[in-house]
Amino acid sequence: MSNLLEQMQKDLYEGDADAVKAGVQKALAEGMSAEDILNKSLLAGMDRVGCDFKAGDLYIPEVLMCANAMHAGLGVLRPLLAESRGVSQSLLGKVVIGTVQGDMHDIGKNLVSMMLEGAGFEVMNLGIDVAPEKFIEAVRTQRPKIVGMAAMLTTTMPVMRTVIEALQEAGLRDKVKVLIGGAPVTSAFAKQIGADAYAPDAATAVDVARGLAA
Ligand code: B1M
Repeated sequence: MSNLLEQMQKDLYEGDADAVKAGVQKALAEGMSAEDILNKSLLAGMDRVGCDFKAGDLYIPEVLMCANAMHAGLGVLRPLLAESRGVSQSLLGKVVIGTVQGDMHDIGKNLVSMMLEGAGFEVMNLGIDVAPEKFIEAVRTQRPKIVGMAAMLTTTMPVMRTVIEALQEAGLRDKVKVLIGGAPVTSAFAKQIGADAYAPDAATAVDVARGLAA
């Protein structure tokens, strides 16, 4: 791995947002692809953060700084990952996406949003801690082809079922496809709660969304 990618991983781990931003800009200027920077440096750095958080070697304030640095790097990559490649943003249809109520994790969901935009979807990002009513309201008013929900905590996964039930009660379930994801989510869980699809990562989410929108 190049020294620059390695340095960016270290900067991310140390939560140095300015250094990560500058590193991404430098890597792009040196001709590295946005995908390589994302996968070989930023995501690899977040993996290390995740391991050390789990082991109790990193605490929430530190992890928040890492997340902030990750966002700084993603901000630079965003236009490249979301490049419309000459395709109309609304060609494939609209996706409403959010992290479910009670859950503040947004890095993965934002990455999925960027990749969907890049693939030609129009994305309405509802943010984090999204209440079921907010999802329902967005489906009612925006009429998306797909509603995407992310959960990173086992304790917030059940909210996905609540949203699906609320869609049914509102008479909207057959008007929209439901795509779910997030680290603890599985395809078995998706089946269990009546979602249409599950994707384990952002790249797969794009393929799955294309299939759902077809
Ligand atoms: Co939290 N956290 N966290 N955290 N955090 C996890 C998720 C945890 C696994 C860490 C651990 O213990 N190993 C653990 C959850 C355990 C569990 O329930 N199974 C955990 C915990 C316990 C907590 C708190 C409860 C800690 C506490 O307070 N004691 C707390 C909860 C706060 C809340 O949400 N209410 C908490 C808080 C935080 C921070 C705020 C400090 C910060 C979030 C900052 C932010 O997001 N802005 C944070 C972080 C950063 C993490 C870890 C370290 C990294 C998550 C991440 O961004 N990964 C995480 C450990 C880990 O995952 N290894 C952890 C990188 C990201 C690119 O991956 O989000 O998986 P990911 O997204 C992937 C796929 O999942 C998929 O595609 C993405 C890209 O490939 N995907 C989708 C995601 N969404 C999708 C949607 C789709 C399809 C695919 O369709 C719609």
